Amino acid sequence: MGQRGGRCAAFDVNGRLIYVKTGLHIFHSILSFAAAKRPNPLCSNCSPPERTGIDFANTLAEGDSLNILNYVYYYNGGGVGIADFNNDGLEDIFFSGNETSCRLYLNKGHLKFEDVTKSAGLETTAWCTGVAIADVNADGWLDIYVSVAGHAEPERRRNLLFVNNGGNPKSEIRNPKFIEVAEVYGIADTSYSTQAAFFDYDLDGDLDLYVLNHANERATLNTPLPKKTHGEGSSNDHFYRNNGAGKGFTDITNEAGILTEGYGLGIAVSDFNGDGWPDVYVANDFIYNDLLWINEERQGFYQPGFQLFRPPNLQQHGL
Ligand SMILES: [Ca+2]
Ligand SMILES: [Ca+2]
Ligand SMILES: [Ca+2]
Ligand SMILES: [Ca+2]
Repeated sequence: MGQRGGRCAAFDVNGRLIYVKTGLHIFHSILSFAAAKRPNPLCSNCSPPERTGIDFANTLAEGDSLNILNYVYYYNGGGVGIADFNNDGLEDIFFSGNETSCRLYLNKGHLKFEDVTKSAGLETTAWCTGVAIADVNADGWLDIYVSVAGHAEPERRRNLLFVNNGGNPKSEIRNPKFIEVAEVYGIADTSYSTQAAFFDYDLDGDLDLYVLNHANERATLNTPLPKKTHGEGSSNDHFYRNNGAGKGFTDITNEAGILTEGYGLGIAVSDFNGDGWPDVYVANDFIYNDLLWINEERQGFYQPGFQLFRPPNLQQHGL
């Protein structure tokens, strides 16, 4: 089941854990835009790695095969997810890496963390972006869905679902163990994915999945890219229905009416029109205006005749 009315956690500038209530069905993840190779720390009050145990750095190599000249979002950074993965009451931290592996740090208390990436089975080689955390298989252990982008080859852009097996119940310290099963669940999306959101769109008790995508297309004054609105766009978002426990997901993007593309960089799920059905707002870059998808009571989504903002927002880089 979703994490209804749960809480998500974050750290304040003094390194203390602060908790934020959320009314959504998921733990929100945060897509950070921290620049790589920054010579100075973002925050001078952050605790040093030798004190906290957190030494993750999203370092970029800027090679010939992948750089800002051939991938427009090269510097967008990775996502961060904060949740209790071993159910010990302490919020742990998962970082996604672009040209470095994702990392999981278990919270040992008193602002000390342990890198358990390898033993947890979370080492990655993909260009990982957004992090979405939810109990996808409703077994009481939080799972991790990682969006993937970056590389030109679609087979290198398969989104990743790490299902949490909960670790050894006989061990005093229950380090979580994950297994990657996105293909099995039918959600190894090969688009350029920015972020994903799990929510129960049809209110049947399981979490469905909206995958926010962008693309890496070239346009010039002589070869402009038209806006595609019939589902044929390479940056079209995707929507998956959860078929129930053990039955995986089905891509119902077309059936759900998600047919207008957009270079998606931000997503929010809420009941925007107050009818009891969760809706989706996505922030898009370039010529693609933001999109508000109103839930048509499990019959799909439609764009309403009104706009939340006037004039319509363009070139949005997040929410
Ligand atoms: Ca924990
Ligand atoms: Ca689970
Ligand atoms: Ca559902
Ligand atoms: Ca609604």
